[in-house]
Amino acid sequence: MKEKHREGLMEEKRLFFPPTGFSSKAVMRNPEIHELGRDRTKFWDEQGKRLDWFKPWDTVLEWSHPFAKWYVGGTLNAAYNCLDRHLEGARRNKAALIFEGELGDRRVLTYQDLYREVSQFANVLKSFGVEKGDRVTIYMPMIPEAVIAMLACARIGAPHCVVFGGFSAEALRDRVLDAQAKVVVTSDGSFRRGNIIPLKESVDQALKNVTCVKKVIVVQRTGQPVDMQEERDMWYHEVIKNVSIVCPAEPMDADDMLFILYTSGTTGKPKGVVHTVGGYMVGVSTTHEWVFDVKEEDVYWCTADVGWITGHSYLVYGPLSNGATVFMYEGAPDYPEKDRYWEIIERYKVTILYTAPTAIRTFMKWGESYPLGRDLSSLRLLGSVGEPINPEAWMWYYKYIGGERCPIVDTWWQTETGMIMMTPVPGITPLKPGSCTIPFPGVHIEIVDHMGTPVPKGEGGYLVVREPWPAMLKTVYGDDKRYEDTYWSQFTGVYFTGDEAKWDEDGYFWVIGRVDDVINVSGHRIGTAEVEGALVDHPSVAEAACVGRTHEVKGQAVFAFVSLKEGIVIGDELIDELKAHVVLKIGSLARPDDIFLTAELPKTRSGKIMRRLLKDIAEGRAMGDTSTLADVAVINFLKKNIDAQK
Ligand code: 6R9
Repeated sequence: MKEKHREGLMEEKRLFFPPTGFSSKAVMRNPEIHELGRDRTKFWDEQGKRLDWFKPWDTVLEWSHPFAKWYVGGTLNAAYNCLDRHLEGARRNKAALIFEGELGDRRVLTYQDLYREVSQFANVLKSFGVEKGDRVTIYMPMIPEAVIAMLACARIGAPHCVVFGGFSAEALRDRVLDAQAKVVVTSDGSFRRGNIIPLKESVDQALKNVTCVKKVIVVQRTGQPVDMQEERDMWYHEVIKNVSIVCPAEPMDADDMLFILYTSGTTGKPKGVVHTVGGYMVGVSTTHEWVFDVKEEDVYWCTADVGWITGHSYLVYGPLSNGATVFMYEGAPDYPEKDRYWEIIERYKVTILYTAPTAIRTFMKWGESYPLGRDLSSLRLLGSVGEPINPEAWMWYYKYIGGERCPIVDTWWQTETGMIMMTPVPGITPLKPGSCTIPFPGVHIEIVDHMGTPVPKGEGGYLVVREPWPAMLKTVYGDDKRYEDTYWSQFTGVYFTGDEAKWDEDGYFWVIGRVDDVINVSGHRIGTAEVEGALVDHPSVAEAACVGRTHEVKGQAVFAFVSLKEGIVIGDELIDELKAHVVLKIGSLARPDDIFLTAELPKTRSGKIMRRLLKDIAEGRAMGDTSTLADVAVINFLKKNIDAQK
């Protein structure tokens, strides 16, 4: 995968047309739709009407570069749009969430059920003093209460900050502090491959000496004993008892904050990406319906965790605003057997599956006998997100999961974009394996050179967004300057994605990957600076430099070069200890695959670590220009030793 492979990508000539019968029934089948999207304000003005507003907007967009306000003057509520408005007709008793736990426990919540539980929990939050604008951190497994907590926050206008349950106590603490959360919602633990991950224990560690958090609400999931701090900690099942099911949805300005979601950037400090109610909801609702071709009878499964943006936009807000039936699974794909996903699809007759290339490559490795052993004929559409999908994985997904009858929507987007930005519209767009095809209607994407000038078809460069789009981030929480610097300062007037891409003669886009210091491990963004910070925090480490290297299954893996302090004895235990230290500081998702201990790191004469050369070494390829190095012997030593290990 990646770089070397993706170089030749545009030579991929296979073209797949929407299957017979698909286009004629597709929700969006107007071949003019991309053309109509060129009048962006008119297009998004029209799409705004798909939501229920308490008060309609006056102006669709106010653009004061780089700050946008969408649907100005309008008021609405995200939870109302996901729940209340479905209760009038036949959807009321339709399944909103079908849940299956790792141990096989099952729950179905209809729209009426979900409405009731959300309203009750919203009242609980209110009774604990949570008011409009107060932040609530959610650190939960993939269980219905995670969705309930998110929607309860949205209902009362308290922005939620979901922190992925795989993050460590320290990472959680940083995020709680940055958001100054008033309440934390968590569970005793979560099930993973038959083990219990002790979430409450991490919360206890994270909250040591943290004063902003007044209450911790704990869902009982695994049942193992946990410490409950008096006054602060409450059991969910106790506080929810006898609470009123009536909780009016708070009218929110379109520009009010819906949530903060932390993501990795080029510095060690994670960025709190802020999304607002109006634009975000219009963006995710429109894209969800058209990209996934969602119909009333579909069973839609997005495998992403709610701790990531994909979980927010395409497990919660997009599908529920469209009144879809969402399937939610708590556990691992290989527990108890490697056909768990296929068993689920067979059991629930899932019709739409949205997952990540890293998962697909894992399934490929396990072999096709697992999917072939199950009836997957209910599937009619497949999706991919998180990183570039290599044509080989695309073809496998198409053949063995989709039975050569399901279009694949390869969707390119980011935490910051909030909504899918480049994608096929499945009833219209012919597919090319490995390409996310073309921008969604109403979205204006370009590839520019280092001067910011758009490059002609057939060439590559930096991926930028030329015009504001409704689900765009509003800012970085508490740091407008960082928002401007990170996204709007590289090229005049446009949003810089951090990605590199090419477009071919047909105008199809081929995303290559990040050009900044972000490593994409299994579709999860990890900042090199964060991992380096964690390594340097270890008492034996003097300096550290991390790069991403190509990995067959994960897309990329973390490769760390570490120099030790004077007098430290080198040994294999130390490497394990350093890896464990990264897990402790950030979480297992950031664990380096390789750590190479070295006396020195290669630096320029001005003392900058030359990551570009380290990357060449990690990839096992020829080194680029070494002329600016202070001491070329350092890099030659590294190259020789690492090549020898391979
Ligand atoms: C939704 C999500 C964003 C980064 C993005 C890019 C990579 C995501 C992709 C893709 C190629 C796709 N990325 N989808 N690259 N093709 N279909 O993943 O958000 O976690 O913020 O990551 O992921 O590099 O810049 P996020």
